Amino acid sequence: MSSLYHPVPYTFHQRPEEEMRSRASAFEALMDERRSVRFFKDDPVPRDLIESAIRTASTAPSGAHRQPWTFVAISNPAIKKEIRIAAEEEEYRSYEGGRMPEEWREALEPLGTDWRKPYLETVPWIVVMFAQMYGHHADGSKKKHYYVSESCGIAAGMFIAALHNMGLATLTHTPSPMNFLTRILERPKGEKPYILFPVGYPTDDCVVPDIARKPLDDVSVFI
Ligand code: IYR
Repeated sequence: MSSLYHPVPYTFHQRPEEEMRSRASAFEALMDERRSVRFFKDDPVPRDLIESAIRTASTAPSGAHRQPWTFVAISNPAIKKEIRIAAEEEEYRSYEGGRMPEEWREALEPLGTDWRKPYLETVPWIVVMFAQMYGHHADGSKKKHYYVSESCGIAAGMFIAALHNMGLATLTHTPSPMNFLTRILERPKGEKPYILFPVGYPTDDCVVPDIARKPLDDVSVFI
């Protein structure tokens, strides 16, 4: 066994099945209320709530426990405006400039999206999650990261769940290409923009696409 392996006891409290069922159904119902939101109020959201969601996301498992993510939380209106302008430029090229194949545009029709992203300026926070393709040793040399996209995907999911649980709405926005975020947010070369999350409260007249979740039988096989 490696000399770096020094495990510590893990205190796990096993729950009675009845309690497991009631917690499971309460959490399932809570998560089923979550929707991706594209209409946000400009009401402020306290920074400590965003910090908590980031800490929760950061509890995600990751390849070799490298925790290969950086969350950049932006409340500065000038930076949000810059992000909106750059994102809309890219999205305009995608939607109107022929960069998005017809089949993709058709797939997006039920979602009612277009190149306009006004919420990027209205929201109190934009949180951009960056994936660290590699890290750094104390001497500055590159440190290998493993399963970066899987690790970041899990952390992103936990971030979304944390926000929803505390009563905030978000959207997994991936303007494509996203490299303008590296430039605007002055991130190092080894970090790739992964997902942009506008975070805030839905407007009172917020609408969402009329879509349904696949039933259990369509998303699972028990053998
Ligand atoms: N990034 C674009 C297009 C888009 C792509 C997918 I896949 C979506 O599920 C939704 C939108 C946009 O944000 O409009």
